[in-house]
Amino acid sequence: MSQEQKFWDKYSITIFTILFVAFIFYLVKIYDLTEGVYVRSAEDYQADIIERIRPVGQVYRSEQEKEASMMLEEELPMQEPIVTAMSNETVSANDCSLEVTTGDNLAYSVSEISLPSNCEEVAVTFKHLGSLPAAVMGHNLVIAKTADLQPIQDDANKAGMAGGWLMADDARVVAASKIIGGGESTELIIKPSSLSSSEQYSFFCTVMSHSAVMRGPIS
Ligand SMILES: [Cu+2]
Repeated sequence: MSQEQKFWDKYSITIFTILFVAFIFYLVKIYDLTEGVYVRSAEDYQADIIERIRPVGQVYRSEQEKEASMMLEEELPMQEPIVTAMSNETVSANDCSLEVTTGDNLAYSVSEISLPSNCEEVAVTFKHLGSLPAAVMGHNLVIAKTADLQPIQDDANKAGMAGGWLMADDARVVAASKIIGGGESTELIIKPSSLSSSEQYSFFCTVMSHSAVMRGPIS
């Protein structure tokens, strides 16, 4: 009897047993991996496909994502348009800030400002896009009751350029920016809570009686 035959006599059963067990493991593993692919019924497939079919233009979202986005939509405050520009464009004040520009003419870039009540503070960036200096074509942005506009302007005219076109410590002024010239920019903070809902407010420029034409309502 050769060495080889002795080996097989001794270990053949053990080797075949190991191979058989390994083969069973392999089958079980393959079954696990392919269960969802080969064992699902045609009805299951059909239901899945119908679930994914949506009218054109709608994006498919899984139920989980839908729930998450619904929660998100509930948490986020409504984004109200804050500025109605003369071009009829609306600027969304989603971060409680907005921009108003002016230039070498007697006009603001917006005809109306609307302040969202859900903002504690609204930061207005006021920019002069022209090239004339402040002494020639300066503008400011003043917020006050519409009824106080003319009295404020009258006192501003008395203060004149030396007084910065506003009476010192004018209590009627809700907020006022500094005067800017071409290429300059400044910021004005408005607190919507400081405006009474029963009053009408306006924004205007007090430089050299510009408020005659540089004015608009706040809503
Ligand atoms: Cu002005």
